[in-house]
Amino acid sequence: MKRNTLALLLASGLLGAASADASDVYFVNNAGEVRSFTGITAGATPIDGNAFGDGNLETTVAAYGAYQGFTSTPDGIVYGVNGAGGVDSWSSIASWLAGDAATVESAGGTYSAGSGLDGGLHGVSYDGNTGGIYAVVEGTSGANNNPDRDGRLRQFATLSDFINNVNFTENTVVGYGANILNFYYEDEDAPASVTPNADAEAGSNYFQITGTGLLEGWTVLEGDGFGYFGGPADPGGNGGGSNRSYQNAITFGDDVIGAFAVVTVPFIPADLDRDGDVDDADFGLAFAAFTGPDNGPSSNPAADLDNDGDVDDADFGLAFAAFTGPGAAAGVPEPASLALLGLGGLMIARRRRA
Ligand SMILES: [Ca+2]
Ligand SMILES: [Ca+2]
Ligand SMILES: [Ca+2]
Ligand SMILES: [Ca+2]
Repeated sequence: MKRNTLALLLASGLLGAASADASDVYFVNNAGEVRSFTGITAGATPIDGNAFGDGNLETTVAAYGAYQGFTSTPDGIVYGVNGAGGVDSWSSIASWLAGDAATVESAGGTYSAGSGLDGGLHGVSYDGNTGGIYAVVEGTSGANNNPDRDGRLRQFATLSDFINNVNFTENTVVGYGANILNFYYEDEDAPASVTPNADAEAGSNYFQITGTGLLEGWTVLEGDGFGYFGGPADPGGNGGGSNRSYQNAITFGDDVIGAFAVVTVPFIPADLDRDGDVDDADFGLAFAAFTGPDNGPSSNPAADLDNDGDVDDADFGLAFAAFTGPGAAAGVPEPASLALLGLGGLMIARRRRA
């Protein structure tokens, strides 16, 4: 290993590997053009202030233009929902860009449009905060689609559930019937929107493109504040978009059909700040989320590691068992002194990086 590479690894590890770097984002339009951007706000071709046509043209694969959406998981595999409602995959982003033949994960019909309850998708994405997949579903006015599900959020805990369209939970807000695509962005360096929420916190993870071609972001998928699917009392309302935390300065384009941001941090349940390790910062978040036995729900449901509705000693036990020390994502060995610091940090409720 070159010395400067080692120095870089050490530096990133000691800084806790909480990346503020940009992450590449790939968009596909209905002609199958694939264009890349170097991040939301950073790099030579950031999305902020730009439109689809300003991105770097990677390739054109005409067949991709007929897909309903694409996403990618931390292992680099690309998943696409095709026009016939089946789920396809490619072993790497490079293979996807090369237009290689896809592996069939599920047959056509799984997400076929016009089939009522199991109609097509507006957008689909991997979720780095849960390790699952979420989608905004289409609907029809048919008897099989009562109540109207058009624009609802559907969440799948596992990849297998997504591929087969089973065991999902569905948010009852019908807010995004014109949604075109969705993607999870792990780096959280998107700024707050200028309007209408100039006071919104920075750190958007969840992006969509509206039917009119606007790129918008929210800090959380569901919940109070700047949640993509929020509650009636949230700023701006119930998921109609006015509680967003980010909006691109110009119209991005209404001919895009899918997009994903490259995700590099593997999902670890106890890694509550999603920076790839389980260290004192994560214990601080768990401590701040404490409810006591059977006293949920917690202010931070992600800290309920045993999924029984509360955050208590049992959950702390699971977090301790998963301890890696700072910078585990960069493969840096844990110095003993930092490990001790990490345990001491349990009593310090650190504020989550937004
Ligand atoms: Ca960390
Ligand atoms: Ca962490
Ligand atoms: Ca419990
Ligand atoms: Ca629990």
